[in-house]
Amino acid sequence: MFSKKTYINRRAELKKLVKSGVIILFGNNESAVNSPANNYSPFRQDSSFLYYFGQQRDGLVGVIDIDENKEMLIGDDIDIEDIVWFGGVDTVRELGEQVGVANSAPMAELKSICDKAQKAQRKIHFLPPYRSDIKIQISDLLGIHPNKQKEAASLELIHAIVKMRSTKTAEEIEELERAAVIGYKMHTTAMRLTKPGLTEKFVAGNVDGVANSYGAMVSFPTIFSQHGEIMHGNPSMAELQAGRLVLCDCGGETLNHYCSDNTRTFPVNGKFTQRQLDIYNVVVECHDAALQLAKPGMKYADVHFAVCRIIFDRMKELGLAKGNTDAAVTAGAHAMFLPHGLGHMMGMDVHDMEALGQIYVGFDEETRPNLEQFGTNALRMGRRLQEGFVVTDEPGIYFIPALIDEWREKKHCAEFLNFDKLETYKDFGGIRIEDDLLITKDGCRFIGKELIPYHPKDIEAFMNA
Ligand SMILES: [Mn+2]
Repeated sequence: MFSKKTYINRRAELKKLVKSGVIILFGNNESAVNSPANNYSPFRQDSSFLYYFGQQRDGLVGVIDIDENKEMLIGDDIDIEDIVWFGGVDTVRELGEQVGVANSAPMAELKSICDKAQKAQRKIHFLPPYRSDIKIQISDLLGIHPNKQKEAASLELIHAIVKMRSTKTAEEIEELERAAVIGYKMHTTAMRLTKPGLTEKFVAGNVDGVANSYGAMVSFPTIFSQHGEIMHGNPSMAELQAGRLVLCDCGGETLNHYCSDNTRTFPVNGKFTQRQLDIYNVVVECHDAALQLAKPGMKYADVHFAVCRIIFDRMKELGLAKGNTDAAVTAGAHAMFLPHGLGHMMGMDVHDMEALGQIYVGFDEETRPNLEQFGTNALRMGRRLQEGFVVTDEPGIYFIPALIDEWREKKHCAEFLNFDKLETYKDFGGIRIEDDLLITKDGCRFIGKELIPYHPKDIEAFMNA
């Protein structure tokens, strides 16, 4: 937890931005796996609740009455049964005091707070809920059907929170640096363990253990797969095979729930083939290009398309693509190789604030998403960068057999692609390299004092040490 002052200041700023009404921020509840008391562990608090109220206990709701300048932490104190099984915890009143909240109340009181505000026709601000239990709670409290809650969520509150959480403060950057240390340990563990004959799941399980050992948890389910062409490939019981590449995309969260998100792709037997290097080095070039281009004022969509053009030029040199590069990228032909965006905001959520709506996080009035074109529609972050933003830089090149077949059959972008040559890459897999960029005053830098090896000679040296 940060100091009490941090949370007091954040709520004061939020009140200024939202201007009037009652803000209700729902914390998360425990979530059952397969029976009521067997929960996903560790408990994960909602990030916006955590940002303004700092407390990690389940079953809490934060209320900020802007007009009456009154803040309240709502929740039920635990009983003797809970103490017997889980140990004692501070009272809700104490939890509130720790983050500078003067008032507390049991959960039953939330209904009367909502009724009173509704009767006075005051605006009640809440965020789009993403868990079913909270949807039911909002339905009970405000009489809004779960299917209508996303559109009933407060745009003023969403915009205010996006504005605040997008720009990371010095103490948040310190947390992200701590997360990067965990990420480094996870990735180097994967590289050190990987060898022919082990299963993907064995390596991935060890990687997850590193996250649990040094921080709170993984920041998203670990991707560890020899099928790198599957964007989010789950680790399987498949055995690692010499000659193949394995893609590892994983990150850890600090105890305060700040994330890391990195990807490395490396040869199972510690030595790249020339064919692998031909593609790998293009991804390195793209990864490093973003580092040169990203700075305040630059649209991240423009960095993305600069990378798309590099990929297309290099694919032409390898005989996989043809035609005018600008025309090809305009037509979306590059998405054969890179069907996702260059990156996304990162912070307390790995896709930061995704629950608030990607359109509010990655786009604005000036920069609108392209929802029509395959590949470009997966761009999560397009708008102009500002100092303090943290975005991922994650170019990739993939050879997806089903996509090659589909486009060939439909003759999609046929003037820009060499399908006969693409056929020969159906067994290649996919490569992604990902690091986290902090936008600085006049440029950017990677988060993490020590970068996880990514240049081929560094990876080979590391794996063969
Ligand atoms: Mn990512």
